[in-house]
Amino acid sequence: MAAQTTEAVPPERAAAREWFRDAKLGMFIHWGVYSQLGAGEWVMNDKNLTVGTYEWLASEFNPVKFDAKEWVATAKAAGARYITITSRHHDGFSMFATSATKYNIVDWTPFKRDPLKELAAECQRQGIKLFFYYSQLDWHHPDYFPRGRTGRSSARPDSGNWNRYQDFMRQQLTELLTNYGPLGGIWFDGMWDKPSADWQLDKTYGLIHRLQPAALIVPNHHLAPMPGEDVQTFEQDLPGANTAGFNTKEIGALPLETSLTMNTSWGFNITDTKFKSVPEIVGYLVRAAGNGGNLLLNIGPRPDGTIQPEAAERLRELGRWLAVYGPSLYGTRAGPVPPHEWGATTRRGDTIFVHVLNWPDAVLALPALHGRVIRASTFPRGARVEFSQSDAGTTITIPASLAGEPDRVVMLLTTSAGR
Ligand code: FHN
Repeated sequence: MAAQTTEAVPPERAAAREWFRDAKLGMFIHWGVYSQLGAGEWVMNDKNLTVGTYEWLASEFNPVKFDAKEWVATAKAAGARYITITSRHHDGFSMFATSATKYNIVDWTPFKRDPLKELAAECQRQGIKLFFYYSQLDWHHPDYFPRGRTGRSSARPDSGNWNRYQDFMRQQLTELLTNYGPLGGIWFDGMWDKPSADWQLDKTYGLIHRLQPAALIVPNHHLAPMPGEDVQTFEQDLPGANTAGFNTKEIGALPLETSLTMNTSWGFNITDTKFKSVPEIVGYLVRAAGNGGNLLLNIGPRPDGTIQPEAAERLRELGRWLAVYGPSLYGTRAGPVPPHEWGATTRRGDTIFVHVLNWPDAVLALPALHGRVIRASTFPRGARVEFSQSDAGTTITIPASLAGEPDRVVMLLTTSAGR
């Protein structure tokens, strides 16, 4: 399928895309059977666990402390506007009630509850959108055949029916899109495991759009956007960057997103203590927004269903920061000055927010802006900021009173922010 970003979309989806652009922060959750081993969500592949061994592990999964209300409250307190959770990761285990396979949390585990159902109800109650992560790659299903690049030590028979696997996925997607109320969308991952396979995207995307016309399709295939898709997501990288080594640098016209680990792992990793600081997280959020994108910030809850205190504390602190600075981000679009090492700009109407993240000097020079700057002030306190504008650019003097802030925000009221 050729890259394409200019197709006409129905009004429900167009509105949902605008909602997404406004949202700015989502909370990503990687949680599943793998959480029990505390070694990340790739543990089945990394430790060459066979299907049989992993099936036993799955039969032990009993996250008795899972509390949907608390998870949703945590996301809300962080300032997140949506949650994206793994409904099925590469291990192939379904974290929801499904009649497509017995290999699911309700039928296979002593837990017997459907956490996604509980989460969906709680998201409705607390007013936050829910997206389901869905892995197209599967290390367990016999019909994921021919095999891809990963999951090759799972000891499955060397046979399988690819079309049947595609139908299986569509059956599960139908369940996810009919049994859990209105969804924000589906976040796909895993196509990169078999780049040249026929993923039947037209059929699958068509089904999703038919079942829920406002649901967005967010594919983490690391390629330029394809027809039917709604968001271009970048993994561990700001939009258009490729420090992680697998993202495309090609940016289309769709809403953008950056998914980011809070430490260095997606699924619970008991030895990973490299948690990002709150100022670092703020920096990612601001730079994502300055690129016109959202930040999808990940947590990997523990196998008992609790959220690690290190993550919960950072989320709370981020929420406290957003409660003050949120208006310079939520509902904005990428500003007129593309992100620099010093920071980024966002824009709402003719107001420009200059986010100074990393600049040692008192004076910052911006390139030429479209309109005339009428007033410059600190945000949100509104103290006057010295500025001067010429054809060459605008310089602002960053007030010393902002020293120590993770993001020093200066608001420029202009005659035209140059849309
Ligand atoms: O392999 C997955 C990984 O486990 C994780 O889910 C991330 C999230 O963006 N995506 C995949 C790698 O592209």
